Amino acid sequence: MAPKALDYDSLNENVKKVQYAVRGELYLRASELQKEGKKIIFTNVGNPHALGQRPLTFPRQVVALCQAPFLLDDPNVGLMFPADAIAKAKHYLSLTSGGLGAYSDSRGIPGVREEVAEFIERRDGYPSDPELIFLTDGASKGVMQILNCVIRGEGDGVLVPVPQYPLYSATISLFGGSLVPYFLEETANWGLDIQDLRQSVVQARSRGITVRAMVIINPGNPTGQCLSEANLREILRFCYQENLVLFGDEVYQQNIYQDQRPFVSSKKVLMEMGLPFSKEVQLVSFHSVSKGYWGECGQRGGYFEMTNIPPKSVDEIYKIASVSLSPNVPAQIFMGLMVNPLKPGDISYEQFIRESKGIIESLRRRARLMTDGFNSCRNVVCNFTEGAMYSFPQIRLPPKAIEAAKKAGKVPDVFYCLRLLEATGISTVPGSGFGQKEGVFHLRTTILPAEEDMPGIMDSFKKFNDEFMEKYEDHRGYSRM
Ligand code: DCS
Repeated sequence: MAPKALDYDSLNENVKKVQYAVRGELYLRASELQKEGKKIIFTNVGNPHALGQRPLTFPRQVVALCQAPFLLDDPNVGLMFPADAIAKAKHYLSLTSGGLGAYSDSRGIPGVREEVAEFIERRDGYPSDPELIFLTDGASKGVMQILNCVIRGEGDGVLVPVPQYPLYSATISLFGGSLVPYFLEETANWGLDIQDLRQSVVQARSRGITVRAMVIINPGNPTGQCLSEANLREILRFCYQENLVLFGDEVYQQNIYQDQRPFVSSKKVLMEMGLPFSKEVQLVSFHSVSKGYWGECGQRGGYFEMTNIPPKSVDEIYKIASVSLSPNVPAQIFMGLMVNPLKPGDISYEQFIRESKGIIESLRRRARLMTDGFNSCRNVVCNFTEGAMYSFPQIRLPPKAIEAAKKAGKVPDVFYCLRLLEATGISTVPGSGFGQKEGVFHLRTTILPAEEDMPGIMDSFKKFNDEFMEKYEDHRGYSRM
């Protein structure tokens, strides 16, 4: 009989090509070990609530009331909910067409898109048009929608940083495009060199690829760097010269752990550059409720803002969004609350600030604890996590460890991470899942485990690592930096 469409051999080859290490071999093994009763510390996904981060009270109160509007009619509602949460819930319900159970416009609720536009204006000091903002089910869906519009076939290339968050490599594979890598420089704190970027484009063109877009992740995942304004200007000028649309993945814009390089948006820098750049460079910026001190990953809320995209293309993007009918409506409320937070004088303001500051300040301390912890280990070097949620230490593997990995049929960093998992229960993602230079090895952990658990986790990492190195070191040299 002829193969059926969903038989493995007849599946779309692009689906089979997709790789997504964040939930790959290490995660699967960790889940197995957990089922066997071993205590696992899941640091493979930037999923703060799964590691004990508590939700902010006010937004949950508002969404709870929106989900259960009959509570608003209860005479005792004021005993359970503060007046500002009640007022906000009524406000958001009035923006919907039938509450949270009704589809919204496929671009999202107009009133929430206005709140997003006002947020962007306040943040950047330049106008933002709600008609060019689409709400999405997490930033992931927005990235996928836009990549889908850009990639016409394997001749179309997208510049992606290496290391990168594998949403990009996976989606480019899925849509049958070509990933054009550009390397971030570890010894320059994961900075980006425009000459290298240019070289990547030249090489791709010599292979017949039309490079159409460039991705930046700022702050970086997995690398944790914050791009300077000067660097962003160079990138935008490069996009102008090479006629590339820029994807600014800015989901970690609230996660900043140093003061020298605050977050600056691509949109702001583009507007500051003036003509011709500000009117010519096409930019799509992404944001999410999954990160920052919100960490509301499970709610699946995001948006993208389009700059310099012609109206007819925006209409096509709208049409495609319409095929999915509506982004998740409760998540749109979270987005509204995130971009239009409480103000001084509001009843719940003090509590909101206490909770949100507490989370960010603790993350800042955890970023330091992790970096210092890794740097105290044998054959491990680690740049400081300036932003985002990850630490990405380089593990300098001795040749004997690399040989042992080969014998076991594993990529060397997968081998190391599996050993780490078995010995300590710490579930990480090998650097190979994000891309790295040939012969250089890393792992990624989140900085999200509870602060009080962090010293214990770093001690157990150090103990494992130093014993591993002791076992395999023979002083002939290491994988290189
Ligand atoms: N962009 C980047 C750079 C991300 O790291 C993530 C999630 C997303 C987009 C998508 O987020 P949402 O769809 O939830 O808005 N980061 C994953 C990661 O590396 N660990 O956890 C999730």
